[in-house]
Amino acid sequence: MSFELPKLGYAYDALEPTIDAKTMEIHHTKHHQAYIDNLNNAIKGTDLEGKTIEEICQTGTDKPAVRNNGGGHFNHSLFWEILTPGGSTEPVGNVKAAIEAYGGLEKFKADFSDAAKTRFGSGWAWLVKNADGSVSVTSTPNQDNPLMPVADAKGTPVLGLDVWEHAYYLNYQNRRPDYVAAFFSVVNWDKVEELFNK
Ligand code: MN3
Repeated sequence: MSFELPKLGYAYDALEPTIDAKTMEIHHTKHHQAYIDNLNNAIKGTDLEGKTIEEICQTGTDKPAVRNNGGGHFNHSLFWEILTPGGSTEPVGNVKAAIEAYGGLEKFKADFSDAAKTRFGSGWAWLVKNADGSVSVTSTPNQDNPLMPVADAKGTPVLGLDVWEHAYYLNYQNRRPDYVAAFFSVVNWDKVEELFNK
């Protein structure tokens, strides 16, 4: 079975003014769909067919088309899920405790924002859960993610921010720092907690 574009749990205009409707629609129906189509083509007839997207990120990324498009599919699927209209402002539950152990919400936000703003070119900022239950902040280039063997810092992604220009350029143009700052107002911390507890 091939991968399909996941439905969003909210309307394209639901995240305005943080993320505008046009950006959401193009990002979801064009960019994410293209990663899925290219991934399906790249794995067709190979031993990666039938594996989960997590398994593909962990084991199949020696092939550039799988690395770029498998990462693209995993990363965007996670991104849509950790966004919500009028997001909760504070982490909850176990991820809240882990962020407190990390140094607190303000330190996390500062480090995460720094990772997002200083990622040169295109990529992602991440909050990852480590094997010992602690959390770390990291970033990856292009469509790489912390599940991949090539990642500098590995772990289970529980929150990710797309800092490719296609994610913000219509509304923010070159002002990536404004986009990063606004992002925290639409984070679905309940979903982050769910991913943390998986
Ligand atoms: Mn994107």
